[in-house]
Amino acid sequence: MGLNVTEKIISSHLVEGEMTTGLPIALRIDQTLTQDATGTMAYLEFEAIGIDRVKTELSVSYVDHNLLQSDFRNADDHRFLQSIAAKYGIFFSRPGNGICHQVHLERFAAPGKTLLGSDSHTPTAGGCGMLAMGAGGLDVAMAMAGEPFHLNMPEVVGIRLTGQLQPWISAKDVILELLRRLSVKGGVGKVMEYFGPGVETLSVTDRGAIANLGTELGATATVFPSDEVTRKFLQGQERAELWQPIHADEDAAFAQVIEIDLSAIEPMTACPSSPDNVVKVKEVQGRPVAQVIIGSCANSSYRDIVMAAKVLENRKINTNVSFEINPGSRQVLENADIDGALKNLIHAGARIHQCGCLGCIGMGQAPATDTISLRTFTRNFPGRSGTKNDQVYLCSPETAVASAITGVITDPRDLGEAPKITLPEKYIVNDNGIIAPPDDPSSIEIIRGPNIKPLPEFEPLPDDLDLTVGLKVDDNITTDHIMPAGSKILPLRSNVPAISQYVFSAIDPDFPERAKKLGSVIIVGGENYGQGSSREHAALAPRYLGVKAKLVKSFARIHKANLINFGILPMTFENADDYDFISQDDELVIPGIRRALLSGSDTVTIKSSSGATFQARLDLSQRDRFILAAGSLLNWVKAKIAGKEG
Ligand code: MIC
Ligand code: SF4
Repeated sequence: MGLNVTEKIISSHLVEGEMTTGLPIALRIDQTLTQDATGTMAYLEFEAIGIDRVKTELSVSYVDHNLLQSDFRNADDHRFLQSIAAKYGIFFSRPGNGICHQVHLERFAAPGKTLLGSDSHTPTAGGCGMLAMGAGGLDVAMAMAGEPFHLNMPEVVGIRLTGQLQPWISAKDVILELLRRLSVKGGVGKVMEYFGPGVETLSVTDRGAIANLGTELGATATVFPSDEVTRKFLQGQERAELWQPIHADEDAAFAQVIEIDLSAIEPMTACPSSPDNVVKVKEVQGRPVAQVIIGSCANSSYRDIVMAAKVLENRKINTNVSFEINPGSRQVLENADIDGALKNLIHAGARIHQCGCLGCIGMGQAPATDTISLRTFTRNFPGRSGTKNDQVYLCSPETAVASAITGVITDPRDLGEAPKITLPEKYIVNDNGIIAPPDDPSSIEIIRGPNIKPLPEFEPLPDDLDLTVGLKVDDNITTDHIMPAGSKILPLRSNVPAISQYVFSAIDPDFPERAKKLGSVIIVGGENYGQGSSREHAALAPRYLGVKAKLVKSFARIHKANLINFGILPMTFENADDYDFISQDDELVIPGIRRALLSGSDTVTIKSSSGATFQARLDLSQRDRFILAAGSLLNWVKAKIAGKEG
């Protein structure tokens, strides 16, 4: 039996386990990336491991999420990140150089390699034939230290593309259609691998846009083959030597095959407030929009920006709309300048911002009260924009610019003839925004501002757990619910005691005080608990407040891994109906938990103060069990180094 692309990359990086779906494997990681919001913690963790220099082929630290510098804290973080990158052999992409995923695709992505990034949209680089995965900062720190990445062998779903996208339709519409079909949990435990004749009609950045939002399906990664289109892209980026062809073998098998006829895709939009709440643009057209933004790691590439500029030739922005452009990278900006695209945008009334995440993570650009904001972003979780009761719709750049012109949600096909975009054969390549690490870092001092607090230490797991239900939540709780971001909270990412005051603040502002008083807390939740971001603060900060366990119907992959890394016991209901019999403030006791965990038991019995008894599943590898017993991954690694393994 032949191999698909995912299996080819996995088999060439496999250091533990076998490629049997669902079983634990460990992969050698070639490249890592971090961004500022997760990076400060990841580098503190890397330091705590105690290695002199990264052991990966390439590690890059990007500053893109928090560029507001509303006080010293953010600027201090930037200086810390720059100095620690130089110290440990890491490339540093300066603030304003661009969004990590766009820049990585342009300057570092390489077919056949593995990439682990402390950002959930790391799979974007799958557009260039890589196996790229998101993870918590601590897992990325371990990968930088040369440790393999542990996960369960994903199921590989084949997505067969046929046909060709019609005018005014683009990659974003394809992945929105898939989100409509599969939902935000349709990809959990899976890699989505694209194949078929339609693939060659998509550019590498189009593929990147599709791979990017594969994260919203809950997928571990999205993988495209490496073909002639990939070769041309790398050549245009002056990196042709990194190209190698990678295709699925003729007789490769997939767990499931989904067919998509690109010719039949229509403009799609995700309505408030979930990326899978998708309808055809036609179904919501005519709704007035107050803000339209083209940007984010999903849609801010050269073609996206130039397309908007071409549509705006001899047209202007509606007076009721704030039309904003967040370019993906300086390279995009510089190249868009050649054909006068930038001038067009400025002339038509666009507000051009610096290259970065900006409003996508609530760093500015909050929409006005009771208005629609139409964005080419990745996520429209409730309140993520910074405005309460926000109405954020996600769409393609074509739909965005058409709506900015008319002032109402508009099917771009109504504008008449679509502009033709030709991608540059050779991009202007300028790496001034990327600082290579020095060969000899001995004179480098790491600069730490007063907001950078040391990592908290955590106790090992006790023999028994006696917990109080601190909060009970529904299905699809996102990490934005658990640990919100935005301009008030993001500057606290290097300070766990301070950021922990905002845990669950959008759901229940009293939670932090209550948890601290209770001392030993369990959270009860529904399906797909912890979807969204890779931020480990959504595990680290609750643990700091005394959360010791979570009992839910199902978990999102990265969040579950983060819980384990910070010693929070992740359990699922053996019988989902038991969820209904638990209330906030119930006391739940798990006698003999430590022994059950270490003896490899798959279930534990939980006794409730309500009189009921439940069975909970421990779906954990042996390694997970050691980490949980030690109280955290760092405790376990340090004990291993000290020779006290197990
Ligand atoms: C996001 O899009 O939610 C973020 C902000 O990029 C996060 C990372 C973070 O919270 O720092 C992600 O996707 O992992
Ligand atoms: Fe940045 Fe938004 Fe992409 Fe996250 S989804 S990396 S916040 S642009």
